[in-house]
Amino acid sequence: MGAFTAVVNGATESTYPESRVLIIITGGTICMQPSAGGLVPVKGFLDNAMATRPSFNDMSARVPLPAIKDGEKVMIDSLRTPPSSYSRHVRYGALEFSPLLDSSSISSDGWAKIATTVKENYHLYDGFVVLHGTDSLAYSASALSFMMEDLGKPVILTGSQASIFALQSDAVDNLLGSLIIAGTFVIPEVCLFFHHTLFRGNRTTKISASSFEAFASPNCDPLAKVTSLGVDVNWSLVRRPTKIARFGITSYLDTAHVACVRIFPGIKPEMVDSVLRVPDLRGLILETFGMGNAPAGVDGSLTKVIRSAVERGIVVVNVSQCTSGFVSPLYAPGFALGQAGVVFGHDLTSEAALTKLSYLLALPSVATPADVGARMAASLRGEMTELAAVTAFTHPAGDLDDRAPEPAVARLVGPAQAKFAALGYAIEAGDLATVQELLGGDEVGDMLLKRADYAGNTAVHLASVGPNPAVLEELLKRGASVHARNRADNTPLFLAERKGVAECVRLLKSAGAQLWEEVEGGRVGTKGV
Ligand code: ASN
Repeated sequence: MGAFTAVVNGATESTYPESRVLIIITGGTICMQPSAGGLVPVKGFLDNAMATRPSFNDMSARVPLPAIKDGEKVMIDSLRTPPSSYSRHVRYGALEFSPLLDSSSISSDGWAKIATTVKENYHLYDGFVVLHGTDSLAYSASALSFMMEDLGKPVILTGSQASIFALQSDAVDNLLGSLIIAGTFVIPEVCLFFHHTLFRGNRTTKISASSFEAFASPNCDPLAKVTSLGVDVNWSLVRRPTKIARFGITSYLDTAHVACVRIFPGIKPEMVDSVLRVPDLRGLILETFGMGNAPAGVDGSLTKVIRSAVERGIVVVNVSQCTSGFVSPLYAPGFALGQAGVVFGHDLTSEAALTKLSYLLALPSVATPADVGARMAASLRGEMTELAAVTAFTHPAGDLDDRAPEPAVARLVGPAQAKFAALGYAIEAGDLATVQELLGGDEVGDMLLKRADYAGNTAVHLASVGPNPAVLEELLKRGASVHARNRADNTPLFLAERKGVAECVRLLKSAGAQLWEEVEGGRVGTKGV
């Protein structure tokens, strides 16, 4: 019998599965109302803005959900969406910052609070939505991407240009899109969702102060787009952890010892020097012209100022003022900056460059300015295009059918389906060599890890029941997710436990999987996170 919804005694009964999403409300226009002193964020968003709207509330029972707030276990009120086109409800609760902020006042303390809230509640929810003002949203999305390591679940930041209480607003679309994506797809990245588009957070920049199309990601295609048919995920771009490790956070960024200077025609070397001589400065982002050029100054005086700062141990990073393209030492002025010891930030946005530098400077393991410089020039979380990066993936047979809405993973048809079936046989036979051969080093193999069979089983589901744990280890090392659910709503760990394959259980747990039964306040009716 298929899933159904029916109205019984005024309440909606449904057999569709539920995902759980935690909304972390930091403030921003989305929750603002007018005051004598201008727009200010107001408390009570769940009740005042969401409970009152049918798209956010199917009027089912408001079951309390467990959550961790400031280290303490609490029970929070929840609401549930009607079933989405992916045949799932999203049940969600919210934790509100106190005080709520206009995002122009966010700081590294605020980022630490968001990261800590995600970390503390990670085992209790399938995904996280962070409501945030738009002014500093690209900075926060970048900062959080660096602070979160080995992330296995979606963290989606969103906000709006107009308040949810305004008659004409982008708030409902932005929030609903974020909730559905966070509750449906295992996109293990810090993302920014705005105007029907899911971006990698650390690639974004705010491009409009008033338009609903407020964000762009000029050097990286969107991770997903919401269309009239559902959500079109660009799986070839989605990053996954590539080592077996549990999710962890860094809760401190050294924003106090970095600065950003925009070069302009006629800038005096003394101006740059005075910034570089701010006591205890450790890093500078230099926003240069075009492909990374700055005026040399009379007798190369600007270059000398920069060279001297680099010699004092300050990390100077070159990024372009242009919204798209990258910096390189192609022209003589850029070459001279390189000779002076400036690090080329390739196609980093200023937001990503500043927050990445603050992150690296705060890491105890990154000892010297040279270490920081070397890591600034390489991608940590997909924030820059690696010089040797593969070009955009197009499937040779064009046979990946993403039109059909499916839970969390897309359906395979044609030759790719045959390849997935072959992978399934090799996994069942415990044949590691064939599994390695089928996955290969190419993008087609990579795509197989993000896909599922007709029953929603990913390769990890299949390998979790044995017979060869080395096969499962291989899949996990290649970045396959432990959090995907099959159509019966089961995670790989649930299947491994049920079959009693101890080594697979151990491997899955060391990659961050957890059973609800182990979770304090575990929920009824679901099988694993
Ligand atoms: N000033 C607001 C903020 O960033 C702007 C917005 O959210 N649209 O909090």
